[in-house]
Amino acid sequence: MSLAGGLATWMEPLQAADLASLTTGPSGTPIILSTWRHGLPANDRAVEVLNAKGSVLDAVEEGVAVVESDLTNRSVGLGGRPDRDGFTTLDACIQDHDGRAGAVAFLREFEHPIKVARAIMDRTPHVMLVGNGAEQWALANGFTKRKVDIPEVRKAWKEWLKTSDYKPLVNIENHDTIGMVAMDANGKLAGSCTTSGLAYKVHGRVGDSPIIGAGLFVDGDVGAACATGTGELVIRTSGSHAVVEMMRNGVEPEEACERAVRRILHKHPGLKGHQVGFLALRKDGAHGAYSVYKGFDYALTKEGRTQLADAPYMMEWD
Ligand code: SD4
Repeated sequence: MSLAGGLATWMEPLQAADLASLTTGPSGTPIILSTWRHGLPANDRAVEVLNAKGSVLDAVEEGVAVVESDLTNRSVGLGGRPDRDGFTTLDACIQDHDGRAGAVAFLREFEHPIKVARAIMDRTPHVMLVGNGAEQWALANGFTKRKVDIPEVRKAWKEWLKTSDYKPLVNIENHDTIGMVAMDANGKLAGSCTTSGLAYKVHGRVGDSPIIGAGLFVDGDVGAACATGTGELVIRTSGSHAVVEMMRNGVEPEEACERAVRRILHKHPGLKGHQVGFLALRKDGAHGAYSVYKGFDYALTKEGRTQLADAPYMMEWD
């Protein structure tokens, strides 16, 4: 088969005609979905940015940055739980309507990894910087370090060290990573994701959240998706990319999220106690969510209102 023929065959099932005919958001107002309850203030901030004529990319950056600054949050930003060596390390990524992307991983002592990710996207020819290199780049590009010591977090880590029992918990305190997918009133899409990752992870571990296609994927021709939960499971299945590709092939957003969850469970028979949740937003404004376990909620902004919604789920935790 010639390359041209191969590409054409690849393009055909995309239902390009159907996708092109989809209109933008139902009421021409922004639609924003973000993971967990901490998505509520994040969505509000994103709306403010859009109302002030900021771009949807600015909106998803500023939105999740609110959660990064919240030092009471134990899974995003500098208030996050540390790795097993006592270091809080941060991962984030951002992607625009056209697929441009920036990401940072294994970053320490910066308040806003999402802003570093955006700057990497805007100011370098690269997508992702990690660790010491990312730190040096950020310092050279106007970011400053912030050291935070939270006695409660340190105490909990020291307590954990006594057993060093590494057990991912479902829905830890019902607030985890924040992933956000958004569409402005003109149908432009963007997404962002930021986290301190799994608590007490091995030093150097990077999850799905900063990985384009895993924790986040945006394709302005189709839609956007983001993930929360055990990152290893999401990386192994290219979770957010899978959701967007299913929507490209005509699967409804919620169904696409459910199929991504089912794929994870199918690939990991006997898996117990690992939460994964997906959010999906299609370019016509249709949206959906789905999680392995009950308890995944998300902030939904639509037609000028923001509210908390419960994702449908596969099973209950006992
Ligand atoms: C990670 N996906 O680092 C993140 C953590 C998370 O719910 O979302 N927890 O694997």
